[in-house]
Amino acid sequence: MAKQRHNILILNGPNLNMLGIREPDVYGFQNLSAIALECEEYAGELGLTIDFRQSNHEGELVTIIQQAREGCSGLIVNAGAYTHTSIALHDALKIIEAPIIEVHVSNPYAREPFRHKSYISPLARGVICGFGGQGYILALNAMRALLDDDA
Ligand code: DHK
Repeated sequence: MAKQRHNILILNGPNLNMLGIREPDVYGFQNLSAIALECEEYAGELGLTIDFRQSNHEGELVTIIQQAREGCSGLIVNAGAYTHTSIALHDALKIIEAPIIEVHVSNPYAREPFRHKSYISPLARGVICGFGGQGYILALNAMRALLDDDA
């Protein structure tokens, strides 16, 4: 049977627009546009469509999540530093019924202690971290499998 085409929101928080420039020893040299392009192509192969977004503003991220309640089958979220601080993002994601996958380019658990707490993880079906931009591709694969299992 043909796979149903689902729309997936891939949401990126503050400073992820600086990938490729910021701390390349931690985050690598791939910039967010290149990651977005790879995701676009790979999602197509999986029969998914994506809405790839980035904002540096907490309130804007909340609004995008609220809007995703309509017409979005899954969320892949890298909330950047808001991962470790934002009860507002936690509350917004709590309203979402679609599966959530948390992604990080680096491995926050191998870094400073303040990065070890995530307000996103308790709401996520799974967490992928430490694999650079490839983490988004892994998350798309995981999302496809979740959607197939939940169907
Ligand atoms: C990105 C950030 O901007 C940090 O604040 C997080 C995350 C880690 C990442 O690895 O993608 O601590």
